[in-house]
Amino acid sequence: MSASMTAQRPDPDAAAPLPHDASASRRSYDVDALAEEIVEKLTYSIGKSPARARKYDWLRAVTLTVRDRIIDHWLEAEDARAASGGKQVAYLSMEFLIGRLLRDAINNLNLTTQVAEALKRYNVDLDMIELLEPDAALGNGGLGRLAACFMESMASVGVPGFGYGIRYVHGFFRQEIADGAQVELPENWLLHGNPWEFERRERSYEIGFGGKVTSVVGEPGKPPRQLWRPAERVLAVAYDTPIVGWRGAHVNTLRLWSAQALDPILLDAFNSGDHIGALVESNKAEAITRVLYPADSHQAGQELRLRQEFFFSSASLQDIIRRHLETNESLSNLHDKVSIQLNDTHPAVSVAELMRLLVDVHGMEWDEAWEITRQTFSYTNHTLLPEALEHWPIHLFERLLPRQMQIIYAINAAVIRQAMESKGFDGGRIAAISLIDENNGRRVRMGQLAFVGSHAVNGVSALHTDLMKETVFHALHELYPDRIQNKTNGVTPRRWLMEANPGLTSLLKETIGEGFLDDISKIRDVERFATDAGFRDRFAAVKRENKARLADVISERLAISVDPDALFDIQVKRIHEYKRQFLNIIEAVALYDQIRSQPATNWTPRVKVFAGKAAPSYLQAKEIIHLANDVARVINSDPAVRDLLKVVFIPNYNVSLAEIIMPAADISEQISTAGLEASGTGNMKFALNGALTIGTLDGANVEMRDHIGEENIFIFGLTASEVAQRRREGHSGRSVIEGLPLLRDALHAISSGVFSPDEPNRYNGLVGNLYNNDWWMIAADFQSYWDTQRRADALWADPAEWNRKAILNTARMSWFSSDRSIREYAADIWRTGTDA
Ligand code: 26W
Repeated sequence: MSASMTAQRPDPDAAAPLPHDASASRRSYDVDALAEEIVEKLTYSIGKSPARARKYDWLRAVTLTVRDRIIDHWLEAEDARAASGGKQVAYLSMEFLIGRLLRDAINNLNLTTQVAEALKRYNVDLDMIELLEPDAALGNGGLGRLAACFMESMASVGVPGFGYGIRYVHGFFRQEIADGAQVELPENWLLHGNPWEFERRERSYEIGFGGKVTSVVGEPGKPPRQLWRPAERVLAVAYDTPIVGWRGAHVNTLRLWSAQALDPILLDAFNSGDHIGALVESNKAEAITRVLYPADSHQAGQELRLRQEFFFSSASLQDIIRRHLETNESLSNLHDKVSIQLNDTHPAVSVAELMRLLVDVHGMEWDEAWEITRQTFSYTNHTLLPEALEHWPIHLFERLLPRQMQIIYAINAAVIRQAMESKGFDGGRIAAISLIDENNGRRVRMGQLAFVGSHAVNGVSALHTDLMKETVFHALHELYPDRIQNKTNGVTPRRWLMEANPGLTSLLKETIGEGFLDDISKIRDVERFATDAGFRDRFAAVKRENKARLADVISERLAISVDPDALFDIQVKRIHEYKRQFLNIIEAVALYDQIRSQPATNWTPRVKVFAGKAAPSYLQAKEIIHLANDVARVINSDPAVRDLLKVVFIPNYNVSLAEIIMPAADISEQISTAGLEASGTGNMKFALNGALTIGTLDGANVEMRDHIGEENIFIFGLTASEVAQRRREGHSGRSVIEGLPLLRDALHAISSGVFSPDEPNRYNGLVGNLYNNDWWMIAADFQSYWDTQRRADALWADPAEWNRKAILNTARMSWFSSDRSIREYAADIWRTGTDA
């Protein structure tokens, strides 16, 4: 009977931790001390003299030096947390799209100038060193990046907590473009090791898979106990990364699990010469945390994905219980001490696993366990796309997680009984709330499990939350009318303004003082400078500098030269049909047509920038990438265009590239089919950095319009209810297309091979789809989109007015800080205090 199957007991001989007197050992922040320590690290941690040190050695030495200062705060925070006995948050997410950490850590410790100076003494350039750090790309897109912003904001506003996830050896694949098409290559962020993490071997747990459940007769009058005997066991080992908040106020922990075999090598197999066999078990175990699944809208549905989900969920719950029992008598107050946030359905199996741990392992009564479970969990939904809602085949679930499947059946029976008795639910509504989807081969619906197992369920924008109540969770909303609430997303102003746009940050500091650094709502003070010509010019100069920096990156990576004085029109995000990169490309083709056919017109010079990855198995998305590159090749080399239009697809979009792109946009493309983008967060980053948004009334665009003012944002297209209605009525693009020559001709150019002379029919499917069933309303929204782009052209001709609106965007985006989101979660869902 291994550890994870029985209650964890606090380790008696662990000496009570001595209070950490940070002030005693706190490292100093002055340049001399930093310079000395960097060489100290180089010498004694890396074994190199400054003369022999290579660039990666300097990166490691600086990182270790900065890390020491974080550790001071970390240990202090650890003691404060333990002493306060307060409530903590556990944020469970399969993804944390962190990016680089050095600049963020240095900025949050206000060490930027000192570290730069210290390094200069050895002729080492901090900016160059920072570029060497690999992105921790442990996520796909919006959901993963939101988790990273939330971790930084929790540490900045003082919400004590842990992030729990998986330490993938290979994060999000590296994208290369070969002959216009996406090619996926393994990502290898651990190549030079990861100086930010600490292996915590003492924090490791056994995770079971498969096997059988036997019921053991319990005490008289008590139901028999269920005993799960897994057929397989792997070890989950913790790796901790400190997440430091603004001004080092707080440091939280990101605990990522790595899978290891209990027996690294089967010696008897090895000794009998079966060298491969000897390693099968450890290879199988380590495979669990080897690679991130690159799908972000289609459920891969593979067994390994379910193993990953259960592996990190069970390890996290066992760790939460162990930490709880270190300072609490029993688990009966677990929900008073920890709030567990489920980042989408990916960790939803946790609901069943916590029930197993409370009932089977810690001997709690079912009803008490269920109440504690529900009070402890809360669930965030990030998508309404049917194909992205997770539902696991029961045959797979039962084989891999037999006890958890039993518990899910029991939960389902109780919920259905309650629905029938308390709400008179029957037939259709029972089917709608059931955790079991009886159709298409009987599946477990993870959204329903997360919903019934939580005390709070939230969407990520006001529109999305309303649509959750009206569509996917309609019946459950009827059964539990006060469970769904809204928590509109946000982004951290440290990484996405201060660190990504130091030019704008120092202009703001000079103009409105530094108050906004501690309280972003003070950025509103810049509003009164929107009509100040001097300030407008300086604002525009900062934007131009950022555009020139992006132009350098484009020329370096693609050998394409773009004019920083042109209008930079940017769409960067995962490639997906509902995000409608195709609509943007069609507009580019139509504009190209017009520029060629009306050379006399005073066209606004534009640079259309695209970037984003497609899930490897998502062929339509990969075609869209191919089309973008094909269109770019033709337009950029056509002299008739006279540089009035350039199209660029920048490969390998990731957090670090986003930090260069977001400050360099004039127009931010947020053009999803209304009702389908849950929130968006790129939209917020662009607007905060002074870009004007062209977008549909979708996701958080709606609330951005409310905060920024509708005269300062370009809204176009069908609304979510109009889209739903058109879809209900059945809508083909044919009639619309034939009525719009601009659209018809652009589509004809694409489908007839103008941009793919080597394969003229390459885009027949893509265009044909539009004619037959304009599912994403591209044809339906084209004219409105075109007209709105032309309105933007007209405004661009009036720089003073453009910059006035751009300044108002920056001034009015403070509400979209992830600090505000986190404060709302803390107050309304987690019921934990915040400091600031
Ligand atoms: C099962 C495969 C899978 C993996 C990831 C399905 C769905 C996902 C994510 C939920 C997709 C995602 O990243 N959604 C995005 O989440 C952001 C943060 O809330 C929102 O801003 C975006 O609108 C939403 O698309």
